[in-house]
Formats: sequence, structure tokens, C-alpha cells
Amino acid sequence: MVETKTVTFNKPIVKGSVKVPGDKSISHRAIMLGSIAEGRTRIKGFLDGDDCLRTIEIFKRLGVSIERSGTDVLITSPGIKKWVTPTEELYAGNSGTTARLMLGILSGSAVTSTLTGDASLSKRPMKRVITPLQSMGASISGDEEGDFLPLTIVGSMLEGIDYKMPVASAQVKSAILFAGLNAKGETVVRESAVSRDHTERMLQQFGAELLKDGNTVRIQGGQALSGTDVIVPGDISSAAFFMAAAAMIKDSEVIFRNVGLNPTRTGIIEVLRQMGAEVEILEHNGEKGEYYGVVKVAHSRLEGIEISGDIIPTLIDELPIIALLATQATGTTVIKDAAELRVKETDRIAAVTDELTKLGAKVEATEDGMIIEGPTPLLGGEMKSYGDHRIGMMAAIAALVSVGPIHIEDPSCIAISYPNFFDHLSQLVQARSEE
Ligand code: SPQ
Repeated sequence: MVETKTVTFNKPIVKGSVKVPGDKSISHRAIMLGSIAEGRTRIKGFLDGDDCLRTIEIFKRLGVSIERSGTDVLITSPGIKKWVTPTEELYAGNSGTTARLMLGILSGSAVTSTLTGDASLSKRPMKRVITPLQSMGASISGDEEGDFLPLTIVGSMLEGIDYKMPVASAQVKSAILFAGLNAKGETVVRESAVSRDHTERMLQQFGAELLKDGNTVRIQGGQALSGTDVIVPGDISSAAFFMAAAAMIKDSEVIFRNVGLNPTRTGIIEVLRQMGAEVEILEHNGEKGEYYGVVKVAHSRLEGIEISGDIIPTLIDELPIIALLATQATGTTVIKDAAELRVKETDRIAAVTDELTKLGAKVEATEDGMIIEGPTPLLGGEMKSYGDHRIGMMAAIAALVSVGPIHIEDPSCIAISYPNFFDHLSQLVQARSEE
């Protein structure tokens, strides 16, 4: 039987401060690079969510020693050249990042392995990664189409390529860079718009040399990495749910401590400001590696805006919660150039449109986005998560502005990126004193 969680509030305000868990994208990459590198890597602030734990299990099967104590991780690796051939399949669970980046890493390793995933991940396209990897000489085989997991990868000697990416995707870019690290010669990746650059930053932290020039990244193959220390800042994609709550609920104000401020991820801050919310960066830290800081978000009157073009990759995972926010803003919000949403853990354009429409919101799905008219009062009711953490969290935040309770079907998926989400939700919500 599918679990249901009822979330209900009576005229709430959100107030206080919160330290969201570690960044999911950075946590994956820290485990990956710590395992590719020879020696010891210590990670602090690791996200102990389901997806990142899958990445750890995969490297353990490849012979890497990984000890975890909460959000501290110690990796001791013999280096990619000395990994052992796994005796079991490598299971990526629900994690697209694990699957796609592992394809790039395993292609240039010395082991043969089979990568599998859950039902949702087995429907997500892998060809976008397989095509460039095969042109580097990778041996990847699967079903007839070769687009979906399970896939078998025979580690091979790869050749560098010069690749122009058809979609702005950090997963595709990272898979090629990881393969390029173990290929002969130079690998060049050209993006149409800059996607999150955590792989580039962390490769440099582990001692690799790479050149970044606008939307182009170049890496020389054959560079050996050595273990290092990595500090993972809080995930701005997780913070975004409470940022949106603070922005849309009258009298609310939330301070986010230690939240990641990498400029390839801060599109949500720009959108909140453009819509009229009060956003203040109280502290900005970090020189090398990742930026992080303290951010305050407070309510103000919100207006609909257009969100399209180069900003999309910097807030792609925030679009479900931005859609909910737009239902509470005055006027029309248009989201364009976001067709990628259709190939996430679920079709997020269809899921957001269907679930918000059920509550009485005016949301129209388009091929590459959504058009939302606001403000509309939201009713309570049943909302499906579709096993997608971002849709599950959007549903819980909808309960803050709906007149009746929200019953979330299958809320457990939220643990993929935010295991203590409901604790933080109840800590931040306060009852409004009678006016
Ligand atoms: O790992 P997964 O399942 O693909 O995670 C998602 C998410 O919402 O958490 C997408 F469904 O984030 C991706 C993101 O959309 C994580 C990611 C990364 O770490 O490199 C990059 C983005 O995907 P893409 O396809 O644009 O590269």
C-alpha cells in the first residue's frame, strides 16, 4: 500500500533560521572524485540522502573503502586504475546523476560492470551521454535502442573529443569530463548555456588542470588525482522550498545558514528578486572551490514574470516550487525553454500542472514549460509525488497556502535529497497570533 502523509496548517507564518542538508550534486561528485583519486579524501557536510548513498555503495563494490559517520565521510582509494571488477550489478536507484556520471567514469576505467536503476531511472534517457562517450571509444551496451538502463560498460582506452552539447546539461558535461580525464589527448566540451560547474571546480580541487573559457571547458587526459578534503555547502535546491514559502506567506522571514551560492545554481535568488521578494545575502564566503553564505528571504508582494533562456539551467530543479510560488503572485508567469523538465524523475511539467490544477490553480502546460495565472486561492486535497522528491516537497509547501489539508501520496521520496525536510518544516512554521 502506498503511504500517505497529511500536512495541514492554520494561517501559518514561516520564521526562523535553517541549515539545509548538504548539496546533492556536490556530495555525489565528492564521492566520485575521492574514489577516482588515489589516497585519502575527507568529506564534511555530505548529504546522507538516498541518491548519494547509492553512489557510495557503487564505489564500495569497486573496491574503494568508504566509511561514513553521519555527514562525515572518509574515502581511502587505490585510485581508478586499481579498482576491482564488481561481482554484483551497480545499482543507481533513482539517481540520474549517479547513472550518467558513472557511465563516463566507468567507460575509462579498467573494469567491466553493469549499471542498473529503479523503474523511474530505467525510463530516463541515457543516449545523451552514451553518444559522446561512444565517439570517444567507450564500450556501452544495453537493450536494442541502447538508451536505457541496464547498461554494461567494458572499461576501455578512450580518445579525447571536441563535443558540442545539444542540451545544456551538467550531467552530460560531467560524464564527458570524467571520461576525458582518463582519455588520450585533449577533451573539449562546449555548452549552449552554462550548467552547474561543480565537476570543473572539484576536479581542480583534486589537482586536475582544466581550462574554462565562457561556455567551453578543456581537459587533458592522463592526469592523476590525489585525495583531498572537501566541504559540502547546504543545497540551494533544498533551501528553495523554504525560500518560496517565506516569499509567499505574509509576515514570513527565514534565514538560511551555510547555503551554497555557486553562481551556476543561484537562478532562484534572481527569480525571487524579480518577482518582488526581499532577498538579502548577509554573508558570502569561499574563494576557491564552492561559494556559500547566509541568505535572508522575506515576504513581499509578488508579481508574475517570464523565466526563460540562459537562466533555466541555473534553476532547473527549482521550477516545480517556482510554479507553486507563481500561483500566489499577481499576473502571469511564463516558464519557457525548460523541456528538460519532461525527462527528470517524472515529467515535471505534467506533474506540476496536474497537481496544482487539482488544488484550483490556473496552470497551463506547454511543450517546454508552463503558464501560470495568479493569484489563486488553493484548496486542500490529494497530491501525488510521483516518487519525485521535488514534487513531494512542492506538495508539502502547498499546504502552507491551501485552505484545507494536503494529503501527499508517497512522501518517502523526499529523503532522496532532504531527509529531515518535515522536521525543518515543523520548526519553521509558527501559528499566526490573532490580529
Ligand atoms: O540526479 P537526478 O535524479 O537527475 O537529480 C535532479 C534533481 O532534481 O535532483 C534532476 F532530476 O537534478 C539534476 C539536475 O536537474 C542534478 C544534476 C547534477 O548533479 O549534475 C544536474 C541537473 O540535470 P541535467 O540533466 O540538467 O544535467
